[in-house]
Amino acid sequence: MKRVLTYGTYDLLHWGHIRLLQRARAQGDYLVVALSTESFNEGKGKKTYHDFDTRKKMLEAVRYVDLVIPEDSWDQKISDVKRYEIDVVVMGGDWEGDPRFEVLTDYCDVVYLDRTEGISTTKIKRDLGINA
Ligand code: C2G
Repeated sequence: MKRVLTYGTYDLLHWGHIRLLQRARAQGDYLVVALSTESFNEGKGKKTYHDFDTRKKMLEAVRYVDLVIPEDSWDQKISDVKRYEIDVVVMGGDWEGDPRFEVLTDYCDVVYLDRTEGISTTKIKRDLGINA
């Protein structure tokens, strides 16, 4: 069984997120999503519309997702890969070459997939007139 892991905030779940999850799951047989907690998002300068529990429930309802775990530190990735016996970490292309992911190549494959153009949580908020 090939096990896949990806990280994200997944607020206001949209088509770009779903496409990423769909393609990440297609890299293997089991997909773990490490979902950013509120405290971790504060560190990323992100304020989410939905809280962690709601974002977790929404992801768990997505057919491509097998397990959702909390992401509350930049430093948990290597232990995540070991603990969940991950074969490949998949992220959107905006993370390509980021040392926080490149470091994982010593432990598993790392794959970057093209982002879905024209959609983002920030754009949704802006288009709805919510100060992003
Ligand atoms: N994504 C995408 N296309 C979009 C928007 C997002 O492919 N139009 C991808 C991102 O590249 C990421 C995933 O969807 O792989 C989740 O995106 P975010 O929720 O914005 O996550 P991010 O803030 O990038 O958090 O430790 C890493 C961070 O937790 C990643």
